[in-house]
Amino acid sequence: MDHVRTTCSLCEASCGAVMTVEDGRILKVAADREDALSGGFICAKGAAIPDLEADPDRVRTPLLRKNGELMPVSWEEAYAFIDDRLSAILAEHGPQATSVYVGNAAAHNLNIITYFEDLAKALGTTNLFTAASLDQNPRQVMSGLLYGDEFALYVPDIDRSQLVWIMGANPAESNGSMMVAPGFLGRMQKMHERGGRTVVFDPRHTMTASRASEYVPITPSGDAAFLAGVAHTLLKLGPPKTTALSLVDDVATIEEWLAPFTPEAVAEACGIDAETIVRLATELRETEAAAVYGRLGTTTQLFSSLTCWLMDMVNIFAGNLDVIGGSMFPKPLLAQPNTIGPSGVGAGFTVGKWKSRVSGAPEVVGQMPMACMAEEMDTPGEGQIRALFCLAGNPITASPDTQRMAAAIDGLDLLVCLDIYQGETASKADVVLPSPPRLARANYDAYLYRFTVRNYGRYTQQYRPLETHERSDRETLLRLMAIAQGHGWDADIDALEDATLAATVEAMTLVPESAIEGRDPAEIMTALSTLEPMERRMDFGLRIGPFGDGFGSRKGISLQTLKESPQGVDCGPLVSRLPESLRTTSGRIEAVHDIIGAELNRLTRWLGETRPRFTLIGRRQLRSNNSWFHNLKRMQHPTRECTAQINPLDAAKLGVTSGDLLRVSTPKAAIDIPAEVSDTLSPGVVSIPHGWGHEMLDGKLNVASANPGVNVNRIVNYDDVDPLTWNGRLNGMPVDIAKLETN
Ligand SMILES: Nc1nc2c(c(=O)[nH]1)N[C@H]1C(S)=C(S)[C@@H](COP(=O)(O)OP(=O)(O)OC[C@H]3O[C@@H](n4cnc5c(=O)[nH]c(N)nc54)[C@H](O)[C@@H]3O)O[C@H]1N2
Ligand SMILES: Nc1nc2c(c(=O)[nH]1)N[C@H]1C(S)=C(S)[C@@H](COP(=O)(O)OP(=O)(O)OC[C@H]3O[C@@H](n4cnc5c(=O)[nH]c(N)nc54)[C@H](O)[C@@H]3O)O[C@H]1N2
Ligand code: SF4
Ligand SMILES: [Mo]
Repeated sequence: MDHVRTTCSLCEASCGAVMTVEDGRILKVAADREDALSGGFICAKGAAIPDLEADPDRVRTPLLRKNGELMPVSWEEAYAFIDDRLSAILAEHGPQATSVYVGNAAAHNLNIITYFEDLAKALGTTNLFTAASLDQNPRQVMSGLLYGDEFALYVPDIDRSQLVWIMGANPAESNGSMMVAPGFLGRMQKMHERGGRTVVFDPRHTMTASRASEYVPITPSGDAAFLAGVAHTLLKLGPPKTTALSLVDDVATIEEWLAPFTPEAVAEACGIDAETIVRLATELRETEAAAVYGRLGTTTQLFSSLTCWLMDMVNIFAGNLDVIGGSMFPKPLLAQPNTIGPSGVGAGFTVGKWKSRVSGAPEVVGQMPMACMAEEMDTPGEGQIRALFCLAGNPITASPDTQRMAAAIDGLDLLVCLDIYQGETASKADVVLPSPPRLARANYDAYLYRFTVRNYGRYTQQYRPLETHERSDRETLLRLMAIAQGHGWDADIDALEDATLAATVEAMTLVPESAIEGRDPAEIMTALSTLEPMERRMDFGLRIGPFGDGFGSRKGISLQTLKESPQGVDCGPLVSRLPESLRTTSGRIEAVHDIIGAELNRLTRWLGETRPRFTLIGRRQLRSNNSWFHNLKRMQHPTRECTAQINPLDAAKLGVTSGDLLRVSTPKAAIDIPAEVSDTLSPGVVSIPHGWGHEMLDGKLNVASANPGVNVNRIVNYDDVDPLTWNGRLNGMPVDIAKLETN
C-alpha cells in the first residue's frame, strides 16, 4: 500500500491530498496536513476521488462513431479518422472552418492549459472559445485595461485582513474562485477570531453569508449602483495616500463621473439604504487591512465590466489595493508576463483585435466570446465553423441557449471531444479521446496559482506509467496539432515541441531584464535536456520566474525543488507589487476609458427603471462541479437537488409549496422545475443551479441520467451580453413564474 501525494485539482482550491493506493487502485483520499496552503483541508468532492476514478461509465479508450454508436477503437484508428475528416474540411473550407472550445476542467489540467492555444494556432483559426466568456472575462479585461495584464488578478490577502467584503461569491460552497484559498471558511473563522469582519453581499443568504459577520442582501445586478455610491462616499471622505492612488491616471475625470452617484441616488436601486452605504464605506476606509472581493455574481450580470471597474476604484479609494491585508497581486512561481521583462511598463492591453464573422463580436483575451459560438456554426457562408475540438468542456449544457448550441453542434462535420465522460456534448462526438487516469498524470495548477493567497506551487509527479491503451493529454494534443499542420498523427511530436521550446528560450534570452538575458540559448536547452518534454517547459518557466534560479545566475528554485517538496513549495505571503507589476504603456493605472463613461450612463438610466417581478440567479452546489460530478452515487445529497428556490412570500402569492412544479419562463423558452420554498432568497428572486438536464444523455451515464434535473440554460439567452466583453449574463435575468397546474 502506498501513500501518494497529489493535488485534488477538482476545483480552484487546489487542496493538497494524500491518496492511499493499492494494486493500482485509489482506496482513499485524505487531506495533506503538511501542505503549506491547504493545511489539512479537503471537501466531500476530494474525498470522492476514488469513486470518480473507478466510475464504470468513464471513457477509458478512444471512441469512434460507427453506425451511429460510439465504439471503442485504437488511438491509431481514431487519429486516422480525424486526419481524413479534418484534411477534407481544411482543403475545402480553410482554417476558419475549424474551432476549439476549452472548458473549465482545462484550468485544472496542466497539459490542456499549456497546449490549447497552440492547437488553435496549429489549426490556423481565430475561432477559439473558452468558458472564460461565461465566467470571468470582465475581470480579466479590467485588469488588462487598468494594469496592462489580463492576469493581474488581485485577491483578498485573507490571512492578514481585518475586513473582507465578499460580493457575488459563495466560497463556502464553490470553495473559492479566482482566489485559491483552500478551507476558506476556516480562514474566515481565523479572521473573526483575530477581531476581523466579513460582509457578504448577495441576493441569497448563502452558506458563506450564514458564517459571515454581516449579510447585506443586494438587488441582483445592483452591485454597480452600490459600489458607485461607496466610491462616491470614499472620495468625499478623502482618499488615503497610497502608491496605488498616486498611480491612477486622471482622478479628476473619475471624480466627475462618480459625482452623481450619491448614496441616496443609488440606495433604492441596489436595495441598500443610504445610511448603510455610508457606514460600510467608512468602515472600509477606516480599516487598515481591508479588501473587496467579487466573483461570479459580479462578472455574469447586467453590469459586469462596470462592476469590476468600480471594485477597483473602491479598493483604490479606500486605500486597500496592494497593501498587506488588502487586495494584493500574487507573484506566481512560474514566469508570467508581469514578472518578466522591464518592470512597471509594457505593451498594454486591448480588446477587439479581430471581430467575429456573424455579429462582429470582439476578440477578448485572444478568444472569441461564447455568445457567438452557435451562430458561427449555424450561419452559412464562408468561414462557417464545421469542425470543433472540445477540450474538457461541455458547451451544450454550460452555454446559454442550449437548444441552439445542441442543434449547431449536431450540424458539424467533425466533433472531437477530449473528455473523461460521455456528457451532453461528448455523447454527440464523432470521436471521444480520453484523458488518462489521475495516477498516470503529472499536474501543476499553473492557471490557478496566478490568484493564490500565498506565493505557492505544488507539483504532482506521475505515480505510474501509462498503460498501453492510455495517452497523456500532452501527446493527444500534440498529435492533433501534427494532424492539423499536415505532418500526420505519427509525426515526431517531441521534435516538433523541442523546436517550439528552443524558439521560446531564444526569445527570452533577448528580453531585457529577463533572468537569462544575453545567455546562449543552446546552454539553456542543454540544461533542460535531461527532463521529460513537459517537464522542460515547467522547469524553464520556474527558473526564469521571480523565485527561480535563473539557470545558475542566482539562488532560487527549479522544478527539482518542487519535486523534492511534494507537499508544496511556499515562497511566502503576498508582497506589494505596485508599480513593478504594471504592464500598461504609460506605466500608470489606466482607469479612464470611454466605455466606462458610457456604462455609467447606462447605470444612471437603470437607476430609474422599474424592476421585473422576478429575477433569476444561479446557485452552485457543494457536491457538484458545473455539469459533471453527477454520476457518483456518493455525491447525491438533499442539498444537491435541481430546484427553483423562491422566497416564502412569493410562494404564498403563487400558492406554491415545496415540491410543486413551477413553470419558469423568459420570452425565449420555459422550463418546468420543482419549487423549493426557502427564506434564504430575497423576495422577487428565484435561484436555479446550472449544469443539469441530463435527459439529453439518453441513459448513457447511469447515475446522472436517473436524476437528470433541468437545464436552466434552456431559458437563458444571449440577448444582453456585457457590452465591453460580450460575456454571458447568467445572473439577473427577468423571468416569469407560475405554478404549473397538474391534474
Ligand atoms: N446558467 C449558467 N450557466 C453557466 C454557469 C452558471 O453559473 N449559470 N457557469 C458558467 C461557468 S463559470 C463555467 S466555468 C462554465 C463551465 O463550462 P464547461 O467547462 O463547458 O462545463 P463543465 O461542466 O465544467 O465541463 C467540464 C467537462 O470536462 C470534463 N472533464 C472533467 N475532468 C476532466 C479531465 O481530467 N480531462 C478531460 N479531458 N475532461 C475532463 C467533464 O466530464 C466535463 O465534460 O459554465 C458556465 N455556464
Ligand atoms: N461545488 C462547486 N464548486 C464550484 C463549481 C461548482 O459547480 N460546484 N464551479 C466552479 C466554477 S466554474 C466557478 S466559476 C466558481 C464560482 O464561484 P463563486 O462565484 O464563489 O460561486 P457562485 O455560487 O456561483 O457564487 C455566485 C454568487 O453570486 C450571487 N449572485 C447572483 N447574482 C448576483 C448579483 O447580481 N450580485 C451579487 N452581489 N451577487 C449575486 C449568487 O447568489 C451566488 O451566491 O465555482 C467553482 N467551484
Ligand atoms: S475544495 Fe476543491 S480542490 Fe479542495 S478537495 Fe474540494 S474539490 Fe478538491
Ligand atoms: Mo467557472
